[in-house]
Amino acid sequence: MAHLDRLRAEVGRPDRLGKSLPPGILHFGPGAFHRVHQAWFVDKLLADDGRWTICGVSLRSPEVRDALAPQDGLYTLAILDQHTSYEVVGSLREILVAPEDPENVLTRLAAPTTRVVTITVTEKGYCLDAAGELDTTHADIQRDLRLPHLPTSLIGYLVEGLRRRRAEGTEPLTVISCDNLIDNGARLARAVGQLAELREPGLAHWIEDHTSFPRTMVDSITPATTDELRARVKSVLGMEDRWPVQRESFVQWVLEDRLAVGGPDWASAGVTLTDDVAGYDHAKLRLLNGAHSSLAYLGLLAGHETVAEAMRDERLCSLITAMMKEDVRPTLRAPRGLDLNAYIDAILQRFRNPAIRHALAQIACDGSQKLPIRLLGTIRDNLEAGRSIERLCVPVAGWMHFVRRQAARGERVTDPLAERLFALGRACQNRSKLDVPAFLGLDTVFPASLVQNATFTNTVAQAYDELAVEG
Ligand code: CS2
Repeated sequence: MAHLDRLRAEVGRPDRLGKSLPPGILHFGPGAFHRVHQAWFVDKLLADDGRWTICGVSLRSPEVRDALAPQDGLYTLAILDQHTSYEVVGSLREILVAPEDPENVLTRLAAPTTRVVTITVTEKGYCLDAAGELDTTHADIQRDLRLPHLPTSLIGYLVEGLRRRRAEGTEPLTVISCDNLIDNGARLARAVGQLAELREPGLAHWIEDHTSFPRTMVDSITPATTDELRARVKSVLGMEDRWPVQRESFVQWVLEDRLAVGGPDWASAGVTLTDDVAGYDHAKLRLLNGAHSSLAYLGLLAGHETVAEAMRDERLCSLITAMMKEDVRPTLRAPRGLDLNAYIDAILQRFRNPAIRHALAQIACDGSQKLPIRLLGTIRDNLEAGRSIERLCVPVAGWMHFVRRQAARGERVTDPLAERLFALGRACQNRSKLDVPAFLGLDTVFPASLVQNATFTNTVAQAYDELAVEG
């Protein structure tokens, strides 16, 4: 905190610091996206209301805590676009590492001063199966059922924390998923209810009556922190920041207007409150994220490293643009006031941002979790409508080749199914006849309705062989 007065005038800083009230917000997963997005919005709230500081909870690693604790949780946000700016964000006041002190996390969850929980644990952190239900065979869920008072998973912590709130008669809580899942609030609520039902009778019903799980859409392109960013921030600040973060200037948070009483005035911080999040989250996940994953696999296969570089590849850019406008857009219902063509053009422009080095390898992670949300739902809808799925199947085949090629190089992809994908990739022959059925056998990725659809399997196979030829 002491260094803030040494900051150069052009560097933004929190309006309000000093001894604050107990954190009103508990956040699971204080990674880069949380810090460029929700924590940035909350920092705006703090100017008028000191209750809304954040206590972060890392469910796995102490790295973020170890980096930020020595700097009082402060960090630099670099906004890289046509104009570059830097600001120090002060809303994240402390970070707990759950495996080190689970009881402290549960105490915070149950505290009357905690009114909001926000979450960015990525798709895999919800322990869901292919149908979007709680995967009760998941190792973490199995452990939570054995040791419910010492949780491991996000769902386990939420259920135990809500159980304690019921026992202590604490005020209702708003639990906000900020992850890229379709209908994230309902999926989270269902998973929590399913585990609560297995814990003790009546708990699920109480949670349903005393907890709000609003649906959200979150958006801002956030490349991982690099040493180059650290060096750049150090030269601007004149001091070291152990873990600065970066994003584009575009930032959007759409929040379902279904919140427990006593929470922050989100709208005053620029959050969009609406009853129509469905239109926003389908559009964003299928258009932006579907195009992102397509660029990632096809761009890497073509030898590109960043999104902006892949967008300069005319053939790839044309495929992605046509896919978004001709194949994805017809599956969407635009929310009130959103022009989908303009939205698509804006996304493509954001992808071209020369100030952002967004690594395709970063987006390529966790494909087994992302494909169903970003591409397979769109394919299913187009099949049902009798529309072409040819372009949409190219990135699906691209993912298969990406897995195959990494395995051939002796490398595992970053994915919850890494071991299974590695073995599958090693057995690939670079021919659809053998390879594609092996991938389609991944039942947590490809639903039976697609695997049994000859149009889908044949179109993927054809795309796979065409990409194989390109090598
Ligand atoms: C990206 C997203 O890494 C990825 O999977 O597609 O993180 C993307 O940058 C954000 O959803 C943009 O809002």
